[in-house]
Amino acid sequence: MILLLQPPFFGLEKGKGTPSLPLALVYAAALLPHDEPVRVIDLRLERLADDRVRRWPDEGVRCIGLTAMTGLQAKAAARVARRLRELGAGPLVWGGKHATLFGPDLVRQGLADFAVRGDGEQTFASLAAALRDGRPPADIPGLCFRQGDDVAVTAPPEPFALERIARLPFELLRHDYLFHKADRRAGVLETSRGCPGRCTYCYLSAREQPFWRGAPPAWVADRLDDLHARLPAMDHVDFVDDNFFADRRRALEIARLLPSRRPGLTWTSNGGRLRDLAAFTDAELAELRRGGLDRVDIGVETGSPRLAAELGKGEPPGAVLAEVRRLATAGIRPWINLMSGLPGETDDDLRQTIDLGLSVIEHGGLISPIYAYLPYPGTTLADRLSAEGTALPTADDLAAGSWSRSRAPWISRRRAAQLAAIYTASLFADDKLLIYRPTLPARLAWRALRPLSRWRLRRKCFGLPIESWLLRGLFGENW
Ligand code: B12
Ligand code: SF4
Repeated sequence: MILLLQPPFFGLEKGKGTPSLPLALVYAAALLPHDEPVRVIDLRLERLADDRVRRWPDEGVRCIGLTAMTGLQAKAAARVARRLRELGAGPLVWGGKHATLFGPDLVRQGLADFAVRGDGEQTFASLAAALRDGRPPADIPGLCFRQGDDVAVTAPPEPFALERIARLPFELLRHDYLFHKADRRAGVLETSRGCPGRCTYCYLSAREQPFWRGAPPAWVADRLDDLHARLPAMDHVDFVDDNFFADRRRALEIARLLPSRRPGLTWTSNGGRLRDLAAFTDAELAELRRGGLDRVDIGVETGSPRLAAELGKGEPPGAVLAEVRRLATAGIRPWINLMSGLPGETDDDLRQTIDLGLSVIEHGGLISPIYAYLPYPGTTLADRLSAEGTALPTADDLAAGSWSRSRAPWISRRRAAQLAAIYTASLFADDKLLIYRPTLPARLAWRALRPLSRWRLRRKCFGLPIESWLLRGLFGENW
């Protein structure tokens, strides 16, 4: 049997009534050998008692998979891995963005026996077969594992074509994962990977990251059927692609196909590039809207034209508001992702980011919380900083931190506290939290903090951050 564990960490999902389904684990399991039983254990919703773990060898557990993104989720996964080690469970296989960037470290630290880099479907299937047959894994691309005192890093993984997945095993999920999005019940799906862009801070600029590849529209509709079979009440889906709109024709075909295959389904895209969206005519935007698209998330990151150019964002921030207006007019709500704490960011740059965020809200859009930039090793920007002599945070530093508090060495403690206060203010400045029909404490916090948050952003006044203290009291340290 193969066990797949979702780490016990909610993060921003704490604000939602229900966490979103462990999608990475479902995809990772998609090509596993049919004769191997698989079980998903979601540690956000289930407790893992020591006695249960001790029984695993008798139950024929062949390996234990963990997924994590860098940051607090990886920290939670590491805690689980350590406990499993103490109880003698294993072998431990890590996958996900954190293992992709930090695979050798995980193996070196003894947290993983195997780390899967990049697309996991084929690599995991090959590894599971090798473990079953007692074969060495050295010829499986995309792996890291211990070899004597060293860590073996096998060949880069082949970019994976999603259409090789004939069915997604959503039946592995044992909880009701539909979360509220306004009056809708939402699931999640991934229809493409990668991006033609190479923004210097993005994980896609790290080595071994393949370019954009998207599944055909019919595949998307079929996989929605898989998801719907497990969660029949679903009437909305979040496409969590890095860049859903890289192929304009594909996006339009999906919008044309879905109403006939899934009448009434609405959808959101979690990833879009400004320049790809700008390529759609007004009539095409209307077609996307008719096809069910109700929101797009766009990575803009900064309001400073100088920093935008340095990050490799094709368009100046000045183009953002025009696109926000066009999308909002078409009935598609834009959500603009923003960051702070970039290298070389001045007070004026930061002011421009905050003001851009406020303008987006005024134009009917939403903004992400203004995240503190984390320099992930391996990205173009982090490599450049490192070559210039900047001592970057290690994987451990990143895993110990939060995404609201900068770990960058060029950020002073005082500045980090200011950026954390900006993060908090931007979290409450618009109505994004209400979309997820949040828990009562989160709703009350929003109601109480919205006027103060807006005032702070407008006046750039971030001293005495009582909201951060209040949230820490309500939700614990990491929210
Ligand atoms: C949904 C999502 C979230 C959700 C998380 C929901 C959840 N269930 O955990 C929420 C909204 C909470 C969230 C929060 C954040 N996110 Co986020 N998120 C995503 C998003 C859009 C989709 C993730 C996903 O499901 N992908 C689909 C799956 C199938 O892909 P995958 O995870 O890579 O899995 C594949 C392989 O990695 C591998 N694999 C994965 N797990 C396993 C396990 C095993 C055992 C094996 C063998 C293989 C394997 O196989 C899978 C199939 O190929 C991604 C972007 C993206 N397109 O991936 C960003 C992304 C993961 N987030 C990112 C970031 C930075 C954040 C935030 C810090 C905020 C921010 N600045 O955006 C926070 C904090 C997260 C944290 N550290 O705790 C970065 C991560 C960078 C990194 N190095 O980790 C990404 C890549 C976005 C980006 N372009 O920057 N996020
Ligand atoms: S547009 Fe978005 S997904 Fe594409 S490289 Fe830039 S940050 Fe990454």
